[in-house]
Amino acid sequence: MKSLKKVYTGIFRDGGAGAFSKRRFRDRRKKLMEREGQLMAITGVPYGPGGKTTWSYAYCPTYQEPAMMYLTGINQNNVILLLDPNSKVSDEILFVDSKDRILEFWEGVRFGVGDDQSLREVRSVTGIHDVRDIREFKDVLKERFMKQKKKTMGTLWLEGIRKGKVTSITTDHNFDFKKKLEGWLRVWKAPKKALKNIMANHFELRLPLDKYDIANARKAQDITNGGFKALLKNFRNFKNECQVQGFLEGQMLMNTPFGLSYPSIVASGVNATTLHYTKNDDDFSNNEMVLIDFGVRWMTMHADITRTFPVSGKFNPMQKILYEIVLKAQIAVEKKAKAGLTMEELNTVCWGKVNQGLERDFKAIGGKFKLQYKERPHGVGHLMGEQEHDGDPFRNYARQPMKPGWMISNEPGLYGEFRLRLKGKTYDEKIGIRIEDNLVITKTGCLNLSSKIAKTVQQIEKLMAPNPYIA
Ligand SMILES: [Mn+2]
Repeated sequence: MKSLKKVYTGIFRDGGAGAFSKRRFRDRRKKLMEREGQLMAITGVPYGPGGKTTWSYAYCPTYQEPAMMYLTGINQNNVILLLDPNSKVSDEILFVDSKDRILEFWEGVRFGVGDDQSLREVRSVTGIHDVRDIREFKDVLKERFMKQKKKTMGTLWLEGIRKGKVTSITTDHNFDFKKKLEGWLRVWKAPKKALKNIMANHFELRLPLDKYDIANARKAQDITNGGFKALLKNFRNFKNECQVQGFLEGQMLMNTPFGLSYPSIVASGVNATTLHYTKNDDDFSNNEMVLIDFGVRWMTMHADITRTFPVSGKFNPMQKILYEIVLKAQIAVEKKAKAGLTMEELNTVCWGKVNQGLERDFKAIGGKFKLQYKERPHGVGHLMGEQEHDGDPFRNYARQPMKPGWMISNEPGLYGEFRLRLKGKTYDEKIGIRIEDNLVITKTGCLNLSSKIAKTVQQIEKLMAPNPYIA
């Protein structure tokens, strides 16, 4: 007998909204249609993990274009969404692949034209009634485009200002799709610049999280926290970065089918001064610190956490001073963050606090240091949501007032060479410290979703302390 148990869970992310998911996705599309008021076509990813790359990239349980995920909850390649707010016949059509039994034999269940049961499932999750064969897309689009009075239409591509110039991401599926549409529009004799970018309206609607997103983000935090706690309690068993990565990711993945937010960074000693260190293959030595940047997804939400702690389980005096400089800056940012402020203003708070800390708490007691950058090593944070780094990739949002519901990372860091003589002992280390939490912005302040994850010197040392009941 054919069992339907969990058959479709790989294909759909209902956001935990269950029976309400249909309404939720429909509301999102309706709001976009209200704002745009024009015909729109949005593409999903054309191929799945490993489809156009080498096998080494084949692992990724959630791979859909985030815009498509946000509007439909579908996690299967080759879908196109057509939104036509001015149509009285059907204002939304989803175009999907035909059923492919051979592909299914290799890769598992997929929905498709020719399998009515699967299309019923598509309708019930997405709330889109009109589901058609993707091969009809071009003809339907042409008919709809020609019929409307306004000779424009919208699609999504990633665009922003870089060094004063409008720039696009030209290497992704969104841009490929845009070029394809432009080609068709030329043939259909549409006016120049008939194709409009819906990015601004899309992000304005997508970035503020709703209660389901926040619940999912909290779940991702809980699982990530569980992995971190287990890691610290067992840390003395590990000799190198790779063992830590294996253990930590194993602990986390045992509790989520939605995968990691990104491959973990496990950087000990001087390796932590490489911001996106990924080799994870060095041995530990007892006096250094380890920086780990890690997290999991739950549904489509992410946790993005960084912690830095001593290999020995005890911060040395210089490590403690430097660590607490970063921690104070992080807490200052959290206290300041609220709707209406910009992330650029948070940057000023953050790096001002770090520099002030270096002067008052380190230089003043004879500390010497050389940083690897002039004013700041990186931004204090980035937007999060459907993607671990969400919002426009050019980060033009950093100068816009933050909105209630935005999720941002709060991740001050300190990277460089430090030397201090204390009580007759000299400490001399090349160190990277970063502490990262995730905040949801509210009207009056913010919620720190990561507040349960140990980060004070005391909390960390307590978790790493040997169990007194075991000899
Ligand atoms: Mn981050």
